[in-house]
Amino acid sequence: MIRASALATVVLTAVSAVGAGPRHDGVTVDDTFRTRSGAAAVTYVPDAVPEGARVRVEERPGHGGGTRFVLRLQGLPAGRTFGAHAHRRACGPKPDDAGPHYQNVKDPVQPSVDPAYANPRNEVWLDLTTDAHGAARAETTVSWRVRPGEARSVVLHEHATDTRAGHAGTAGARLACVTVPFGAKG
Ligand SMILES: [Cu+2]
Repeated sequence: MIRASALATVVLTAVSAVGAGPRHDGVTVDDTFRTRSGAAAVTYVPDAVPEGARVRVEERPGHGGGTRFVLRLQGLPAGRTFGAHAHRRACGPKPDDAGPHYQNVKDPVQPSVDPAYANPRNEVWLDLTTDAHGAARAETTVSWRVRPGEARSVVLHEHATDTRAGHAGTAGARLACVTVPFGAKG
């Protein structure tokens, strides 16, 4: 269920119908992490991602069929590295509620730890490290669009994302999650 307060923070910008079908010019979510169950931005480990920390996620489809993603954080501990990825389901009361990573080409073997699939060209990876003020920004561009409804959150993990075979895509415990309606149609 989507809460009214969450809807208010989602902005679908100018919609245009071009070529084969409806397109959208992006999704922006601005939110504040809460420990409250059911929050659109929820922290599971407030020591690492404090209640009141700010998060902003942007999805920007490009003209060539690719997509740029930007993640910004404020109000976190200084000098700390987080793994961050787009996950398939919305955030929930439990860290695992967000499900696995969104993949453009789905790995037939799940959970996916094969670098042929679990890599930053086939998934949305937004690892970042906070500065002395506890702020951070990450950006990534992929050559594809998100299938509407199939990527619904960004999860912050406890360390940088592993790239080794058998571990690819893993980044430790899930510390916090923000629900994002990636691929939304206008
Ligand atoms: Cu993840």
